[in-house]
Amino acid sequence: MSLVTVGFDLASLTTGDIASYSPIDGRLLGRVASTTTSELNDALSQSVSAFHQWRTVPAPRRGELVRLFGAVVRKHKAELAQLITLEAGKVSSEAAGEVQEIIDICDFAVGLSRQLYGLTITSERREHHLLERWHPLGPVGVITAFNFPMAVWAWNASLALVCGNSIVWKPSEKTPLTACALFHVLNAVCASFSDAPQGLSKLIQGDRTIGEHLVKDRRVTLLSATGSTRMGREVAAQVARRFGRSLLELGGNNAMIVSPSAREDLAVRAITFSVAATTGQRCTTLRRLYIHESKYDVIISRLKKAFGSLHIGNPLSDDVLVGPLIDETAFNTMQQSLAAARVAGARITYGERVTMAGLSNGYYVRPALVELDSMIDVCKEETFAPILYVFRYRHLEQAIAQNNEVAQGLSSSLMTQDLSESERFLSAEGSDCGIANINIGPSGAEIGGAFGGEKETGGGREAGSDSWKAYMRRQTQTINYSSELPLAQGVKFDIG
Ligand code: UN1
Repeated sequence: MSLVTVGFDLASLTTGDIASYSPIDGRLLGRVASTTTSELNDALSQSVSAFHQWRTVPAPRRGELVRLFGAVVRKHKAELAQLITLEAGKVSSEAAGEVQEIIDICDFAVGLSRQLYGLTITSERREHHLLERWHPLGPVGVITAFNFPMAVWAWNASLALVCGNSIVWKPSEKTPLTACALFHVLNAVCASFSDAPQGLSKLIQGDRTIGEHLVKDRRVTLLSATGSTRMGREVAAQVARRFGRSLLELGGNNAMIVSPSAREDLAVRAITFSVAATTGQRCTTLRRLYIHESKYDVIISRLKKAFGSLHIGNPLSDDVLVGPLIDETAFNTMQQSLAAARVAGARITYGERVTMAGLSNGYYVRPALVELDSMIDVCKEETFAPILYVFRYRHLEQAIAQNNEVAQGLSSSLMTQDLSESERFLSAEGSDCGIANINIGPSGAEIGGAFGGEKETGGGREAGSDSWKAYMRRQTQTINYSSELPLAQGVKFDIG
């Protein structure tokens, strides 16, 4: 099977100013053209018209479109995953997992299309009916990063569509082809769905310049952005200036605490996966590890063994667990962070480039273990690479305080068999992150929960739970079916 049946032919993408190179070996995969500002303007006009029609289609029928989209993604799971591997360098199993996230969120959204529940509220006035309803919002702009080049758009798109909105997607300029492929899958489904208006889903390609135009445009009622905190700070300010809505999922700096009662085998596997998966390029990647002093030596020596034997290589091979970094810049940034840690007195194991026969233009690295006595500046930043900063601790309160002391607040975890420790970590005085896990690492969340974090992570929530409410507007309605006009709070206003 090939994606040509849904209108995507990689071989035909040979012209345009954006070149996509495979992180596997640096080979040119294809080219696409940047969207011009006048094309963006047309896309947004169409998006507004599409919204006006789509909002009148009953929500369960909108869900049917998402169901059909999910079905085509299921059918093409292998080809879509392979494209993710080629363009983002993700190992096969993780790439398949990313496509599975699309399928899962579609299933979730289909169910949701019959559950966009409002509230009825008891009125203080006789023969009055007070209620709250959720209505479609408008065109939703979605800016995504290279590391989850399909799933994060799908979280947004599937919810936005069942909520009655049109969508405009600006993917990372590092992964234009995966975006193009998934966009074509949805378009092919829309084309044979009688209720789907022209322009319901739009794709714009380019760098931050076109992204800025999207962010500033008043027609974009909700701007959902995933990326760095630096980018989010600009997006938030621009969108707020026009009183638009933003949904931000920005940087993480996720920690794990390994307590005295932790199961060592679970801890070592959870740590290794959370550091090395997606070559340390997830916003949920484990970046800081606090090990109780009683377990420090044993965990460190097991981690050295585990990191040392990780199978690094071509992500297209089934037995490889760690693929390449996205590009040379990512590699240089990683080496700069390691150099800064070294200058500050860190003891570093691994982190070096691993050369692969025949893949000399790919940037492969062994995940780094960086042992420190206390926090240094570089640990406060999110370096998008597999670097684990390791500390020892004596009291849980101290480790929780350290978990919380960075500016980001996405994910966190505690490995323990002790109920009171677990409850403390999950309590109001525990982790301050959007995600807090016990006996699993900070990464690899399911779509059923709300995904996102606090502080500089931006505060947005995507995917499951009631995240859909961000994609709708709430209306409070009061209906008087009496023959009087009583005023709330007992106010009298008799005009005789
Ligand atoms: C991201 O890195 O932007 O929880 C998303 C996880 C994945 C999603 C990560 N399900 O690690």
